[in-house]
Amino acid sequence: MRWLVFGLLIALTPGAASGHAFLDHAVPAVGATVAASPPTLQLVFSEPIEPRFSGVELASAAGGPVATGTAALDPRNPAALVLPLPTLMPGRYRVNWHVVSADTHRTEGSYEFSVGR
Ligand SMILES: [Cu+2]
Repeated sequence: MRWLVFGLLIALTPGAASGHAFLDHAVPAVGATVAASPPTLQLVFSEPIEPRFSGVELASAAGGPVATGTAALDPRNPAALVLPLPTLMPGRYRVNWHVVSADTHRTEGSYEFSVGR
């Protein structure tokens, strides 16, 4: 009986099926070219995320990994991750992200931005 009630709660909870966290916007913006190396990347998602099961990796245009700090939840926004960056040389970069939203659904994606020129 307990399991039946639990199943019904899942089935009837509004938004349970639609509560996936997608990238809403980023700073620097998706596809942007910034003049100087930004101190951090901020990724803002469509809903709060679970930082323990979420992460952001940076790669050069050639595909090699770029060492960064560890992505952490933005203390002012539970739907945002902040990734501390080293000084980036001019060039194109790819950001690969994966997050788990509060409803335990996993989503992932990637985008590019450029530094300089
Ligand atoms: Cu979901």
